[in-house]
Amino acid sequence: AATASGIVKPLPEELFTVRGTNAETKFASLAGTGHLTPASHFFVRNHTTTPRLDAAAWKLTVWGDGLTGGAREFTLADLARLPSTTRTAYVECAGNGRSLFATQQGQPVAGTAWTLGAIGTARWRGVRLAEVLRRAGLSHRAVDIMPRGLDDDYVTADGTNLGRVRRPLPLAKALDDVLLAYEMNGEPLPPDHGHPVRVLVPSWVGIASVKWVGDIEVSATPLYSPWNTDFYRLFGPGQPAEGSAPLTRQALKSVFELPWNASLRAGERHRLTGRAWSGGGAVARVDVSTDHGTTWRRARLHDVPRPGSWVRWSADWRPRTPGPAVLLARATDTSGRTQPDTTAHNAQGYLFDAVVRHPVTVE
Ligand code: MTE
Ligand code: MO
Repeated sequence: AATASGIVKPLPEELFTVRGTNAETKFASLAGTGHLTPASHFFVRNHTTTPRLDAAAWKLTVWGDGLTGGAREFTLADLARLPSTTRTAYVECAGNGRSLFATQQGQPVAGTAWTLGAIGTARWRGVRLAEVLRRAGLSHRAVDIMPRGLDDDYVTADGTNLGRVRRPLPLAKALDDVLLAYEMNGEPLPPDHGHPVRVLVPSWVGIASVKWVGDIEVSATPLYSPWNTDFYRLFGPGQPAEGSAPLTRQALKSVFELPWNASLRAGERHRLTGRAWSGGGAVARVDVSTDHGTTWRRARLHDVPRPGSWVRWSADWRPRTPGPAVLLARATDTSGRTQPDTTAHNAQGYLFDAVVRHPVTVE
């Protein structure tokens, strides 16, 4: 059923909170599900609305002064003939957790008021972008590439038309682990997730993973778009006036698969479950505290930790005293980073990585 959000798939209330043209996954709905997020549960972040594209008519144009020759076109059948690669990776919005700047740190921020469900993990199959760029005649002079979506122009709230969604990607990352993905969890990409082909940039801010890609500029000079100049940089105290460098890797987070203010019965043993991930490596450990951080115990990990993917974890708790309580989960990654108590404020509320104070009620 189509909805006012412009998203094509059904958005049942148990699974999603709809925010404008976006749909946030309810983390509690992932409890008991597998490592992969089914497409039915996967969050959607759309600047406008989901386009319906005909895969048979679709073409990718690769062009620009970073090629040795002229523009090259690839149909879906062309891509399907190239060697394929399958990779499990999450896509997470850079603004995931944004509303916690306000609710947990008392700081105003601008942008979609996500709680923590602007992330999903899927098994993506496609062609390495490196393979397609080489076949298009990549020149040694190329430094940046810029994929662009076929969805409508993005018009900001004040009426400025910023054109189609596009964001430069440094060539080094483009040649590393980036896919042009045409399958999600073993099925053709659903319309909302980029059908027929999207870019998939593991571990990086979701905006890099351009959906419904129609063309890729390959450039011998650095490229700019509003999505790497005005957005997806850190602005605020301690940052240069033009903002930080464009955001790349995602933050370190750990989230409980429980509704906000869930009620738990006193005297019973509860298995607290959640997921943790890091853009800076694999998750090394997760610790849980039920006493405001006085004591921590190590959670069990239920997946082999891998970079670019999340791990499910669990810890048991038998609450004794009825009343309000706060649950804390704190992840550490293989780079040695541990989630801090607070995230440094930035105006657009990106990369929230502080330990989440998850309220529950013990009955
Ligand atoms: N690509 C296009 N063409 N248009 C968009 O609006 N949104 C981006 C990215 N790719 C977007 C896009 C953002 S901000 C995010 S977080 C991810 O797609 C979300 O991917 P998903 O909707 O498959 O979860
Ligand atoms: Mo995003």
